[in-house]
Amino acid sequence: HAADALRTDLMTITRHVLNEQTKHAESRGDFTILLSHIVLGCKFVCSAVNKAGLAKLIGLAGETNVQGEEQKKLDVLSNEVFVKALISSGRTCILVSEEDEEATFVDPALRGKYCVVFDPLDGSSNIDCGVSIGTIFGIYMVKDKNEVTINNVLQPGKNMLAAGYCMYGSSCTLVLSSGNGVNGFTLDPSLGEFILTHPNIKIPKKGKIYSVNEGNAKNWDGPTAKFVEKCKFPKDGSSPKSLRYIGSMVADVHRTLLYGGIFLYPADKKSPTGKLRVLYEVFPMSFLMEQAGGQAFTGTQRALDLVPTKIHQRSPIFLGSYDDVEEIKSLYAAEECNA
Ligand code: P6P
Repeated sequence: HAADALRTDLMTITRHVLNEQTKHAESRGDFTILLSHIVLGCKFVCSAVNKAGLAKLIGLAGETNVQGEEQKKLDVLSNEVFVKALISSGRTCILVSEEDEEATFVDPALRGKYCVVFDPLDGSSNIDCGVSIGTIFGIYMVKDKNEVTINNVLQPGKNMLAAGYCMYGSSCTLVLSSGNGVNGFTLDPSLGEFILTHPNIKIPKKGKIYSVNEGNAKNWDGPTAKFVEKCKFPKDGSSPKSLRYIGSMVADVHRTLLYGGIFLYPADKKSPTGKLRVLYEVFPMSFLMEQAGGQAFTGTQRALDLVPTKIHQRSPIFLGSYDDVEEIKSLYAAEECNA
């Protein structure tokens, strides 16, 4: 009967969020409505990404397709879909997207109490070769709905109410936390529903994988170089770690979350503040890692404590298994002491 129960008691993402939200007496369903619009955006992007190769959606913006229509690159299209879905939810007041230089301030008539920061299609340079890509998002409560300024989103990551990503790969997987642990949902295309497939994800305390772009090795600072050296030539007689680097953050983070290990995008001489963006890459992934029992560090502080001053600001990031991040933290602390 267990199998039957599974088949008939489908835990969809909407049901799961509603269950969680009913624990908050004051919740009037606004978060669930907001989330349902994010989920709609993910379903659209999933479908567009899967068709991209056929529909020539991967063409460069400005070219025309066989019907002579203006072609949009997938990331431009995805951004438009998410912006429109979020505004039409009537639950947002400020949007920050990787694709838009300026923040979007929602018209007062449609304004809600949430600020959403997102990368609509992270890793989009990998589309043409079929590597998994994804949408990354974070949700803040606006500080003052009437005095809506950019300061409303320049909040430390620890203020996020929820964060998640949707990975468009062999299957479409949405991983989400609203502060009570991490859950993974897989899109069942026949139902058009995200079904709970990875309840209460916990990252292994220590991993056997490190994930970094070794091509930047000549630019690394001391602690990062020392850490990677230890991964490859451990002094304690343990076996070396494996290197896995996909170059698409959502894919590298998803593997780290499920298998354990550490993902690093350090600062280096070429990019002194690292490459990844604080609001819509570093914060959401750090939020998820902490909720799954791991941790996230910038080289100087806990990632979620960082207070951003610009919406597209970058930061170095080391995130993953608790013990692995602890190791690199001690190497940076030692460097601090010797400085
Ligand atoms: P590099 C993709 O372009 C991206 O923004 C992230 O998804 C990914 O983790 C990173 O950049 C890869 O950067 O410099 O290693 O190619």
